[in-house]
Amino acid sequence: MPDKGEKNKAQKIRDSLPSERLVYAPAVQQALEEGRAVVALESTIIAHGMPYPQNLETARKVEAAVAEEGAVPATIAILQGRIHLGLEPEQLHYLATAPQVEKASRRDIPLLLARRQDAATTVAATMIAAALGGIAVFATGGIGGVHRGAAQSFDISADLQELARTNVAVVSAGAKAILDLALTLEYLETLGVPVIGYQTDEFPAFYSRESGLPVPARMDTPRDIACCLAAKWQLGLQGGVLIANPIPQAHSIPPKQIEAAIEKALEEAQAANVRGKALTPFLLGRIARLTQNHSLFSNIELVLNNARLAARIARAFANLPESTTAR
Ligand code: PSU
Ligand code: MN
Repeated sequence: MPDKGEKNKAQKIRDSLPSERLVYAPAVQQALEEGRAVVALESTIIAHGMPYPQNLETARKVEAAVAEEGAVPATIAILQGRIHLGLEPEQLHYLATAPQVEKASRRDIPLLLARRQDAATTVAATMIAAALGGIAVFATGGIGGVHRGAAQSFDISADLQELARTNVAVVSAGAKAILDLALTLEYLETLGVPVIGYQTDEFPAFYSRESGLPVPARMDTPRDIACCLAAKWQLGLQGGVLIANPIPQAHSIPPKQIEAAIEKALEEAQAANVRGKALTPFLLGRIARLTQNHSLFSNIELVLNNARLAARIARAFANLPESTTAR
């Protein structure tokens, strides 16, 4: 952040946006004004990634985990065409239970705002909202990436492009195991996105700690990661950073054990011709069924683990000298 009185880019955008576009929960606004740590959280995982009631329980637990680590949670969603940073309990409940909430990625945002619709935000859309609002750190479960068979389907998540262009750090348990993780890492390299393994040398595979793929870089403390964010943004290197945080051992599923369910779910998706934005929710749902919810419980635990780390990184970033954190 530049000298006192001067505003950084995020603050300028924030101040110039009409208030009907961006709605801050009071606790989020206050924390941002005071330069305290805030963690953005997404809502697609609530509306499309998990069944009720586990989705709502998880959303609440994740917010509590961020708060316990000393940061303010800002769950992000689009409601009646406005981007909300921080949700009221009723709004969270609505997203977890409403039968037809849209899944919003970058391309959907203008349409949803123009039509005053409701939508859960993906990693890509949550990054956009966080950047607009001046939030630097965001926790999710696992980012979208290059799907298996992408050479034919062209299905590559918009999350990857967003990491290339929007200045937000994303804490995830790697990319989802349903994807082609090797190609996802290649794509991130092409896009110039730093990928940091937190206390690991291996790129984690969402439900599993191991993927067999080396992670491009390893860091062992939230402060080291905060310094990396500062260095990137201080130089004006556009885009995010992916922090890959392995699921805790106690909740992990060995790759061999989960792979059969993933392959079965992929076959079913192909047979039912499921594609586009419906594919990822379909696969996660089928894998949960096929593993008698074992995958769902792992998913919940890895999100909580990511939320805690994101809060610690956000705190470390907020505590860096102001001159190093301008975005
Ligand atoms: N992490 C999870 N569950 C999820 C997601 C992430 O544990 O459901 C969501 C995120 O919102 C991510 C999306 O952006 O899955 C990826 O969707 P797609 O593959 O259609 O880009
Ligand atoms: Mn896709």
